[in-house]
Amino acid sequence: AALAGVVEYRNVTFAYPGAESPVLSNISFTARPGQTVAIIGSTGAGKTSLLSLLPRLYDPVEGEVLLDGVPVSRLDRAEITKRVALVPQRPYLFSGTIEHNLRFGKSEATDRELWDALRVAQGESFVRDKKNGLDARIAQGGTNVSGGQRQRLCIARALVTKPRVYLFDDSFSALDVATDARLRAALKQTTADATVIIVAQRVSTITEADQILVLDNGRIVDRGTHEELLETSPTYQEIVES
Ligand code: TTP
Ligand code: MG
Repeated sequence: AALAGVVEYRNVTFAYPGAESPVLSNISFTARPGQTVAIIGSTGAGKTSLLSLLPRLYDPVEGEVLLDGVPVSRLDRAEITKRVALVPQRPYLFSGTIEHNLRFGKSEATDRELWDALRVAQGESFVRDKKNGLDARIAQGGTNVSGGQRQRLCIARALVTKPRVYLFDDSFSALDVATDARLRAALKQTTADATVIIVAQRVSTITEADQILVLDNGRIVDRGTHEELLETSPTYQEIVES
C-alpha cells in the first residue's frame, strides 16, 4: 500500500520563520484512507498552519510529517501534489475560463471528469447556467463569482486531480447549510477511499468525522468523536454552544 495516503504528524512543533514562539506544539495524529479527521478550534488556533505542513508550504522545526510512512521532507513538492490536494481557506481563481481553472492541477482531465467534479462540488448548475458554460471567463482573483461559487470551483479543482489525501481548509463556510450538507454527502461517496482532513468552523460540518482534534493555541487539547467530545471536552462544548 505504498500510495495509500496515510498521513501521520509525529510530535510536530512549528514556528513561522523569524517568529519567536511556535504556533503549533507537539502535534501528533494519524489519518488513514477511508477516514475523515476534523480540526476545530478558535481563530488563530493554528488550523491553517497545521495543514500547510503536509504539502510543505512550510517545514516543522521539530518532529515529522509522514505520508505513507515517508517523511515529507524527503519528497519534493510535485510528488506530494500528486497525492495531496489542499483546498485553501482563501480559494484562489485566476483570470481565464472555468475550464482552465478546473484543469489547473491536471491538464489532461477530460470534460467528463470536469463535470463529474462540478457535480460533486455542487457547482454543476451555476456553471451550466452560464452562457458559455466551462468556457465562461473568470476575472482575476475570481471577483465575478460569489464566495460560495469560488469555494465550490476550488473544491471541484481538487476533485479533478483525484488525490489520495484531501485537505479542506474551512472550505464550506461560505455555503448555506443545505448546500454544505449536499456537498458533504456527495463528497463522502466520492472520497470514500481517500484520506480527508477537514478544518471547519461549523460543528455541523464535522459531526460525522471519525476523529475530531480540538486545537487551542497550537495544541491538541482534546480528541475524539463528536459524541465523545460532547461528554469530555469543555473546549468543544464551548465551540458547540457558540
Ligand atoms: P492560523 O494557522 O492561520 O490559525 P487558524 O487557521 O486556526 O485561524 P482561522 O480560524 O482564523 O483561519 O494562525 C495561527 C497563528 O499563526 C496566528 O497567530 C497567525 C500566525 N500566522 C503567521 O504568522 N503567518 C501565516 O502565514 C499564518 C497563516 C499564520
Ligand atoms: Mg485558518
